Parts: sequence; C-alpha cells; structure tokens
Amino acid sequence: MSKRNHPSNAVQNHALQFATIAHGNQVRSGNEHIPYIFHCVDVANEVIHFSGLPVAELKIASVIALLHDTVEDTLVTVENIREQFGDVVAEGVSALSKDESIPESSKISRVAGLAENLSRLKTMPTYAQVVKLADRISNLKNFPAHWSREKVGNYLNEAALIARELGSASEGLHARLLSRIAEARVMLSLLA
Ligand SMILES: [Mn+2]
Repeated sequence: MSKRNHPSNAVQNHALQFATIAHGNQVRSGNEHIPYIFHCVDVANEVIHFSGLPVAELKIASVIALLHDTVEDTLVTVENIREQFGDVVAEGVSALSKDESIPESSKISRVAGLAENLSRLKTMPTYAQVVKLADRISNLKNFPAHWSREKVGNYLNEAALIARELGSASEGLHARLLSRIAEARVMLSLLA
C-alpha cells in the first residue's frame, strides 16, 4: 500500500482519542467484549482503504468516520465536535446522526428517518457520503444475535437503499456494500 492510503497525523490521533473517551465502556450488541471504538476504527479503515478518495478528502473522511457515532450514541454534541475539529467535520458528523425529532418506535418512522438522512447526505460532499457506506459495510459484518430474520431482512433492504442512493460517492465502497448484502442474503436463506 502506498503512503497515500495511510493518512496519519495529529488530527486523526485526536479524533481516535476523543471517540475512545466518548464511547467509554460502550460495546456493540453481539460483541459484548469488544470496545465500541473498534467499530469506529473499522469504518475509518473501510474509508481509507476502499473509498478511493483523494488524500485531502480522505483525511477529512477518516476523521468523520472515527467520530461518526459520537453525537448519536454519547453525550457529545455537534458543538463539541465543532470546537475541537472545526465546521467541516462537525457538519459531516451531524449529517451522519439521526434526526432526534423523528421517534425510533415505529417501522414507518424508521424508514422515513433513513430517507430523510439519505436525502440530507446527498447534499453533503463525498467525504461525508462515503462514511455512511462504510458504516453499513461495517454493520453488516455481524448482526446482533437477538435480531429476527425479518429484522435482518429489513436491515439488508435498508442497506440496498443506501447503496443505491449513495453508491456514486465511491465505486470501491459501493461494490463492497453490494457484496456484503449478497453474502448476508445467502446466509439468511441458508438459515431458512
Ligand atoms: Mn456506526
């Protein structure tokens, strides 16, 4: 791998430390012994290795990737991100966070929430869009054990929508997302 694919500097290290502290002892469902930050690093790695973005955008995208769940899942606010990392990163993280005005309870509002999130992301620069693709790729690597087949199926349909709506942001991540979806559908059919 060339140096181009390994952007490493102070702001990324700052983002890694900031996100590690913010997520604290959170874990992901189904991965109870793995600190949450592993998911954030996985998303950043997907972006760095497979997005194909030019190096300047890659740096911004990798910082957004490391921070992408801090506003949604921790006490960190968009304003905290703005103070520490500036407007560009803050707007990116904000666009990747769920709109709190839409309740998560019903299936209809979940679909509406995703549609709203995707239409907002489509107005954002490529460096924010690729993080959404990378996030879903990471999320498809394993599902929480308690999820029903129907829930996994719905999640895969959502992933296909994300691929369709944002796929033009990165050929590499689009292809990886489509193959994850296809693999998961095969797994699901084998469990039938
Ligand atoms: Mn995430």
